Amino acid sequence: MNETHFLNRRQKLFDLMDEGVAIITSALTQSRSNDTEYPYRQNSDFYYLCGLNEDNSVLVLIKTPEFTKTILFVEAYNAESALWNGARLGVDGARECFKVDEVHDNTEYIGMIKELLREHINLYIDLYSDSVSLIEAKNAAQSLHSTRGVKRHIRSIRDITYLIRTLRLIKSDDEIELIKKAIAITAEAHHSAMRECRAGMREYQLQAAMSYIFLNNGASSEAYGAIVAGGNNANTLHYVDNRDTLNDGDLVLIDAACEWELYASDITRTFPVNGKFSDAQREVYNAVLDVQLCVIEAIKPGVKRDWLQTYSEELLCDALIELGILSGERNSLIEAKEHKKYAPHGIGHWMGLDVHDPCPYVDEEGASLAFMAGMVMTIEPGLYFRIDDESVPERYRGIGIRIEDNILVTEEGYENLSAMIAKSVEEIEGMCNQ
Ligand SMILES: [Mn+2]
Repeated sequence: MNETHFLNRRQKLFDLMDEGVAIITSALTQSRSNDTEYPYRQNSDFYYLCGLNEDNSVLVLIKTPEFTKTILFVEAYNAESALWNGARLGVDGARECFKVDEVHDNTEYIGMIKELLREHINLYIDLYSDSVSLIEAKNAAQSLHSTRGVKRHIRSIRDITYLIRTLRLIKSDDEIELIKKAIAITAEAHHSAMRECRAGMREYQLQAAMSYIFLNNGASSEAYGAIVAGGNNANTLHYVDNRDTLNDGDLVLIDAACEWELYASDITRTFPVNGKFSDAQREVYNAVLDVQLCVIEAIKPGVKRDWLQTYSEELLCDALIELGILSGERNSLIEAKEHKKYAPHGIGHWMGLDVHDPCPYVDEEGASLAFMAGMVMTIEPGLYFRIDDESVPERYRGIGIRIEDNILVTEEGYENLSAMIAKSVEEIEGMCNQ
């Protein structure tokens, strides 16, 4: 990504805005304990428009009938802080790096905002953020409102995130390349886990093998907390303890992936700890895999997302009937949500700068969006049979399976961006026994 990409995105955002001032703030640094901090992760909306990876920064977009203007506020370079925490770009550095109209020291922010808001009636912010810079802007707007003699004052405060995330929904070729890079590293990590897994290992040892590959290939971080769930642990959807022993004869479900230049990947594979599926495991695995392949095959421009969700639930319900876990007529089972006990989560989500990209799923009228080329989503059906669930035939109890790939919608249909990762029973057993 270079500064021209970010400039083009801001231009598109201006096109969606009415006249007014938009304020987008950087993420806060998060305290971990005492005086240590979590690794810094930029606010995805801010990064999308600007590319700056520093905290205490604010981006201000101004749109009038005559002109548009972008102002970036950054923390000044400070030699003492540079010694301890590394050099910041500072005002001059940021002016060189980013194609914005003005760069200012962030100490000038509040004074300049107070002046700016006198000239506009619309203020765009993240309505759901508690960022201090946004609270200051709202307070400034409020005090102008109650000041006599001010000709114009803010009459509407609107959500800027909806507009930004509408843009984020369609990925450019450059963004897709970054996602592909994240997936390529993640593929290697999943294959390594399959090859290295042995009965008696701990779940965290597989996580460590994957983290090594993420970091050794230059990925900045995991895209989300890894799930490495042996046996019945797979039936806890957000299992992140990863401390149990992996047992001979069990499956292990791994939902883990890395982030590359802030772009996520999100991959799940489920494979046998000892490298060979049992008959019962293979039956459930192939049932989930068939659903996943059918759902992916249905993806093309124009297909509505809520139709795909319904279709996936029908397929999962059919699979549950086929496995002898549910009995009756499919549509009435779905009506009664019987399938939800074993298939509780949705078929997938948008993916991009956030692993769960917060882009809209419905249009402004609330109707499901239709797929368009450039959208990227996960497809991740799963079936989960708890070990103590007596409604399930004994042979299937304790089996939890999810299979997740990352799919790009193309003009012709779709591209499975993670198609290189072993997925069929034969491919997985082959990889496990390499
Ligand atoms: Mn996912």
